Amino acid sequence: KASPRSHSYTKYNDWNKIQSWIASISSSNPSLISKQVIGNTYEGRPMTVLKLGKKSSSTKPAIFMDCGIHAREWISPAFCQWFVKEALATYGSDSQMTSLLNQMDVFVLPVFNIDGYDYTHKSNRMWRKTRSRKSGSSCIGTDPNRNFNAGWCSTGASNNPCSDTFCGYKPESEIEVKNVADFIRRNKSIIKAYITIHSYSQLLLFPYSYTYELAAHHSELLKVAEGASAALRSLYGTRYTSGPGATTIYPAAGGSDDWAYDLGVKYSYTFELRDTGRYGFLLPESQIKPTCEETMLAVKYIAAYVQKN
Ligand code: ING
Ligand code: ZN
Repeated sequence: KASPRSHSYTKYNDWNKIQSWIASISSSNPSLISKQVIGNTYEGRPMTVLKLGKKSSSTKPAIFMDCGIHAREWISPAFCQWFVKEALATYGSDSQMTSLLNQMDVFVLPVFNIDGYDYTHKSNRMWRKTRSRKSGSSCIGTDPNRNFNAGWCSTGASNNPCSDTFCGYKPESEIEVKNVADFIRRNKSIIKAYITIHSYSQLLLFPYSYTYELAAHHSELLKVAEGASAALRSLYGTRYTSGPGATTIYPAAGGSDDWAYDLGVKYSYTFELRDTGRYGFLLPESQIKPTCEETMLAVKYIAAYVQKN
């Protein structure tokens, strides 16, 4: 098994590498990190959530972050790996990270759609969906970000199993979606923020995507998103647009951020990382470091806000 020492954070690691990294990073830092399997994927791979945070005798509020809902968005799992590394490396020296991990726990799911991610490394780089099969169709996979129970399949999704935005046969038909939804439901009383990382377009989205109605906390969500975007831009000048999904990108039902918000997780955000289309999903490895560095500032901004509210 590779140790975190030999792990490269500036390459697009395949699932084997990420799995070894999950095992070694959690066992090498037992005072700040622990892991738990929340279930297996359709093809039987373990979905492991890393919990970052200083151990405490009382229950701490938490933030949940996932990466890799969509298989081809490779910069996303790269960011979750970067975030975990940075959290461990800067705890004790960076006052914001120290205070965050003293007061809160951060749950990180490094790859949500592991089967799809593996498939993009082995067979089809542009695969988006899960890899589940169902009798009655020869087409494979459901869009996990159309499979959550939030206005399910009412807009911006397809009921055709061959479509890239297939919403599935019912909400949470995908075991990966059910595993994450169950975990968040189980920890609903402590989870204060939900952050999901996608690419590309350089957007910071928040609810709603399934309706044009504004979220009850629209102005606060917008204010926090604009603060986070400004923090992100301060490093390399990368411009992000913030707003509700429906008007900022497109109407789409069944997304994880809308579902988490309606469950009661007020600070619910979808990042669309670099770029705006020059490379798109094929973002060069040379951009992993700057993309992750700037995104750290935005995620830390949101976390600091959540921590004090
Ligand atoms: N974009 C998201 C998608 O699933 C989105 C946009 C966000 C839709 C939130 C619904 C809810 O289509 C990418 N690039 O995946
Ligand atoms: Zn996506």
